[in-house]
Amino acid sequence: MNRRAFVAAASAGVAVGSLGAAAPAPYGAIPSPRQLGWHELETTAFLHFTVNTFTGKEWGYGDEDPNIFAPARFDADAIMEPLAQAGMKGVILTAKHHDGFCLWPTATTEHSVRSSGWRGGRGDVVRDMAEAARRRGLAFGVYLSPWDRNSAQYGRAEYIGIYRRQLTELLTGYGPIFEVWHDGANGGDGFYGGARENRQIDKNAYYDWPRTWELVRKLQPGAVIFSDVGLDVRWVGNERGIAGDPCWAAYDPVGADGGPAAPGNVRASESPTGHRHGSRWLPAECDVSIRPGWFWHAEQNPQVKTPEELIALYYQSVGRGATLLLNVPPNRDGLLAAEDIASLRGFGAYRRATFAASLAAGASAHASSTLAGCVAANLLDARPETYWAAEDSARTAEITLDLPREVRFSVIRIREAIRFGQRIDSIEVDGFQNGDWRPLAAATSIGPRRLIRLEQPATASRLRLRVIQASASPVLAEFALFREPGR
Ligand code: FUL
Repeated sequence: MNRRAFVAAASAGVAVGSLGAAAPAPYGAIPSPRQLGWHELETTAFLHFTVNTFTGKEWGYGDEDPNIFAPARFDADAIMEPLAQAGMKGVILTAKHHDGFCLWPTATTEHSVRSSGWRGGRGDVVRDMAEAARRRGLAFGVYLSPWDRNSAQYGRAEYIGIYRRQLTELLTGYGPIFEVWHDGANGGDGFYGGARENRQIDKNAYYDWPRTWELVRKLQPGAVIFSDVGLDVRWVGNERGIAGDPCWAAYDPVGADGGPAAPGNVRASESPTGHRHGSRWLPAECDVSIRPGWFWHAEQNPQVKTPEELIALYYQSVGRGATLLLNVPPNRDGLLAAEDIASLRGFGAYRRATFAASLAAGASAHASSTLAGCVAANLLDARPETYWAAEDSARTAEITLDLPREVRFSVIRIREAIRFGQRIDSIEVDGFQNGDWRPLAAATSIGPRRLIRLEQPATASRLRLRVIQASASPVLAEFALFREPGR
């Protein structure tokens, strides 16, 4: 889905049913229209870029001279191009990291691009990135660090007003925003306007998050809010880019000590899997860097993840129903490094070659149980809005595909029609080989998507998907087969 379709879907409400088909009663937590739009993005890019790019640090102290920010060849279009080619559908920029340096000419502090000699103080990285993203059909999002090691006010009540004014500038000045990212790292030592001291804050109380999130809702109703606890998207609990298996979309976060949770205070061990019967639809986002660090460092050029590593991460995140947020940090020129571009290119080529069209498209599909009009053929039409549903009382089901000819495949993709909730607990897939059904794959959580990459490619002309267990009648949007290049 491109940015325009995303925004339209998020504001109009995407719950379009199969034409003329009955709609099953939703089960458990269900996604909001803005979450439905976000799920379709699948892969997004993170851009960590600030004074750290020039100092070599990962966390700036907050006393950096704005003049060190000098990306002489900065070209946002040149950054977006390889990201779009790799299949990224959105980008999230660190508009302000913990060091407090603002990449846009904010009115809230002098510590910004306005005080830098870069472009004579008239540059605006947020504007350039937002516009370039839009030109490439990428949704644009912002990371605004709650922790600010530059601000003299940090730790005091005044800072919350500053943080909200910064958010307001970002959410009103740069067009539609698809995601607002609130980091969990909060408080510690810093420059703080020259005080150079340690400031601790109460993670649950200090930021008064509910009021900040109300502001986000008001200014950008289509944007999803990310943090350890949502509101809309949860941190997956690690920075390796790997979702749990299973990975349930529902989640009721609790604090590290078992009390109320907040950004920076969550029992992260439960975040990878979520909660099977949780009360909130709060799907996981897997953030990971293409390099060891979040910011560009010359010495890490040889450690850029290979296309194969990115592909493996794709299956461990997107393939488990989460979204991948892959950090690709611009370098000191203000461009992506050649090593990163090369890996992105390999990753994109793999995705295009593998997922161009489902090999199951021409099959005839038969289901053991069908709710009026929700026929199994809907699984094969490559339209996410159409679905097959079993009768209301069914908790198991079988779908059989008869293909016009034998196909060789190495990836199976299955999607639930998640606007009716996450209903399926486990499935198995069998192939009819040498006169008998043979097990090919098994999985637990499906949700928006489950990709199963077979250890050995399989060949079959008949396939069977068995829903082994479900908490409500199964409803699926897709059953697709793909073959990876060279397999
Ligand atoms: C963390 C931050 O402390 C890192 O610097 C980075 O921004 C990462 C995405 O989130 O909590």
